[in-house]
Amino acid sequence: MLQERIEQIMKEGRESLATVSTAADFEAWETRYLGRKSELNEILKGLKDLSPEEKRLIGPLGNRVKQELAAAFAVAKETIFERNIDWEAERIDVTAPGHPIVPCGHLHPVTLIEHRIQDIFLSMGFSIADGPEAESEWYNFDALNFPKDHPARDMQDTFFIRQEKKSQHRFVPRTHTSGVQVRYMEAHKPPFRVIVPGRVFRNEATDASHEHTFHQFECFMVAEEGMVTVATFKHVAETFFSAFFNEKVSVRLRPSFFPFTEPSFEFDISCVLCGAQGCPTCKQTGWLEIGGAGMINQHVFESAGYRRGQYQGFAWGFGVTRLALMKYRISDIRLLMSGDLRFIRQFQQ
Ligand code: FA5
Repeated sequence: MLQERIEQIMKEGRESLATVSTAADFEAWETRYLGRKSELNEILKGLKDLSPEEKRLIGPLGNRVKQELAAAFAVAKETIFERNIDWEAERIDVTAPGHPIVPCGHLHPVTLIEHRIQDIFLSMGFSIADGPEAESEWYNFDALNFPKDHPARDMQDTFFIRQEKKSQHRFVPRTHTSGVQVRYMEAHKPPFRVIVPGRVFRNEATDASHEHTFHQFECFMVAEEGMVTVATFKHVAETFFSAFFNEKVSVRLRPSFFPFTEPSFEFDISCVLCGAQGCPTCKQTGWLEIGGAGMINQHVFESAGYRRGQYQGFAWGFGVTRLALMKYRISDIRLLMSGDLRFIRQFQQ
């Protein structure tokens, strides 16, 4: 009789546990089947009044059922929380874009342009070189064949760095990237083709197209006498600018003067804003001024320790900042270094 009742309690307990869904039902179930005053507990408490044979039968059975119900309860307790979850509401869309918690910075438009230029030149087999921004007068001027006290030095509107101790060479915030030509030549033997991205500084009255601090790119290619010519330069320049602007760009050369090149040129590219038809930016000429260039002066090779006449090469330098103005159609160069985040954030990618 008691044995059947215990087995009945076990069956009922298991069945009702499967339907429990709220915390209150759950508590009630525990009181009813495992509580101090539960029927099962009452039976176990009454063991002492049973005959020895019944004790031997009912005792172990009652305890086993109690343990099994307690174990089933523990498992149900773990899963009851899950049973109550609204899975639809809790669904996580792992493909949804995240919320930016920490504001993230981004590259400056001039840096973006620098990276683009480097990518193109690297694809053309050029190496990238670097030089110091505080440059000795030797590399910035003397080695490049600027005669001492010659008005040519005024072309660069130089700042000078105040030096506590008198030293052999004064230092200047470099006025152009051309000094790295000599530094590179001292450490390498031709043939080579190199670009030098860099920040330069000039004591300049600023306006919409002139900054005191701006970025240049130097590009030079040197090999044995006769291997690199003006035609090589024109081809490299046209290939580069066509890749940069994603359209066919022509280059034209005009005679000019730089102490470190002979012959020297100013070079223009066909206006990419109006398709060389004439517009306010190109002053209706169809051409845009881009930079200076020429065949490297043999004096420069001598400054680097090369023998005169052994090598030949071209060099050119252009303003990255001005290229950024053209690429992004910015009307005033001063916006780029203004630190105005409203302007800069437009270039977030
Ligand atoms: C030079 O700096 C020469 N070192 C270039 C060169 C290299 C010639 C190799 C021959 C061989 P220039 O002073 O013209 O040249 O400057 C070159 C370019 O820098 C200019 O064409 C222009 O694009 C840019 N630039 C010059 N001054 C400024 C300025 N104040 N603000 C912004 N860009 C400028």
